[in-house]
Amino acid sequence: MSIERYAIIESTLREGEQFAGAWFTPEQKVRIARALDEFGVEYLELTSPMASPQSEADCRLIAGLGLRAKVLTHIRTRIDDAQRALDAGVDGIDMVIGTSSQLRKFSHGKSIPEIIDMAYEVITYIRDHAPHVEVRFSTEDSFRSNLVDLLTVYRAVDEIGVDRVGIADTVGVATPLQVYDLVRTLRSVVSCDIEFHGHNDSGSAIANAYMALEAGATHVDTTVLGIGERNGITSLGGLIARLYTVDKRLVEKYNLPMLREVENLVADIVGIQVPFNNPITGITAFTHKAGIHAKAILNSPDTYEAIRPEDFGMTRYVHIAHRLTGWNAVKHRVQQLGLNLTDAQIKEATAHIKSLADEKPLALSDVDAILRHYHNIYNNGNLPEREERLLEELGVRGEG
Ligand code: HCA
Ligand code: CU
Repeated sequence: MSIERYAIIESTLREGEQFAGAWFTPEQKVRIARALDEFGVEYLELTSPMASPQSEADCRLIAGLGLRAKVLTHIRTRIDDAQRALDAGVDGIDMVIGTSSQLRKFSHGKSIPEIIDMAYEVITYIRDHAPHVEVRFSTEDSFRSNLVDLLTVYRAVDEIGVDRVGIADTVGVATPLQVYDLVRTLRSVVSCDIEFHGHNDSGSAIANAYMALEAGATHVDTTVLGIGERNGITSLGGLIARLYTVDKRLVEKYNLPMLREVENLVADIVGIQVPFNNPITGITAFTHKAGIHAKAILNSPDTYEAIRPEDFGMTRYVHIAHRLTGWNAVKHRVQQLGLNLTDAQIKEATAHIKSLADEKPLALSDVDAILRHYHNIYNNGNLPEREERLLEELGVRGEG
C-alpha cells in the first residue's frame, strides 16, 4: 500500500458546528468528543474560542478532559485568536487564511506578502509562547487560488516552522486528479506534514480525501456523517469505507464497531437520519436482493460484499420476499425454519412466491407462511392459525 501513515482530524465539533442543523450543548459536545476518542481518531478540531463565550468555555472543557486524541482549535491568522487558543489549553492550533483572489478581494483584502507577514507573526508567537503546541497553517479555497501564490505561501510557512500545511477545497470544486496533483506538487515543496480538507458540493469529498492520501498527504479532515457548511465535507464513515476496501490494515487502528454508535449519536443530536445509502451503516448497506446475488452470498459472502459487516458489528440480510428471488435463497430460509422440503418442492414454492410477488409486495412473514403451507402439504401437517390467516389474505388458500 502506498499510504503509510495518516491521521484523522475529526472536525464534527468545528466544521460540523457549521451544519445548519447543529446546535451543540456543552454536554453534547463532551459526549461526541468522548465517543470519537473511543473510536480512536487522532485529533479533534473545535470551534475557535473567539467565536463566542460559550465556545471558549467548551474548548477549555474539552481540552481538559484528558482524552487520548489531541485537541485542536481552528483560528484566523491573528495574534489575538492565537492568544485565546493557547489560553484554552489546546494541543494544537489550526490557522487559516484565504489566498484566492476572491477572498483576498472580498474578505480580508491582503496581498500575498502581507499574508506571509501575518503568518510569520502568528506562527512565531505560538512557537515562542508554547513550543509544545502543534501548528498548522492552511489556505482557504486553495483550489481557486493561483498556484504560484499558493506554493509561495506554503514554502514560506514551512520555513517559518509549522508542523503541517493544509489545503482546503472550501467550495467543493476540486476533482480527485486535481487534488492528487496539488498534493504531489506540494509534497516536493514543503517538508512538513500535509492536511486535506474537502467539501462535498460535487460529491467528491471522499474520493478527494483518498487521492490526497495517495499523493502523500498525512492528515485528513472528516466529520461524522459529513456534516458541515452547506452539504458538508468528507464523512468519517465514508473515509473508513474507502480505506478499508483498499486495504483493511489501514483502518485496523480504529474501533470499527463503534462507527454506528458515533453516527447515531450525532444524527440524533443534529436531528437527521443516517442516509439509507450511507457507506457501512446505511440501512441497506448489507441487504442482498437479486436471486443470483443471494445464492452467491449464501455460499460465500465476499462474492458480493467488499466490506465484512461483522467487522463493524453489522449483519447481512438476504431479502427473499420479492419477485427477483431465487430458489437457493428460499432453500436457505427453509433450512432456517427447520422445514422438510425437497429441492423440487422448494422450486415449486419459489414459483408460487414469485407469482404472488408479481401482484403485490410481500413480507418475509408471507414467505414463511407459504413455505410452511408447502411443508404441510408434503408432510400432512397443520398450520398455526396466524399463518392460516396470512395465507387467506394472500389468496393462497380459501376458507374451509
Ligand atoms: C470555512 C473554513 C474551512 C477551513 C478549512 C481549513 C474551509 O470556509 O469554513 O482550515 O483547512 O472549508 O475552507 O472549513
Ligand atoms: Cu470547511
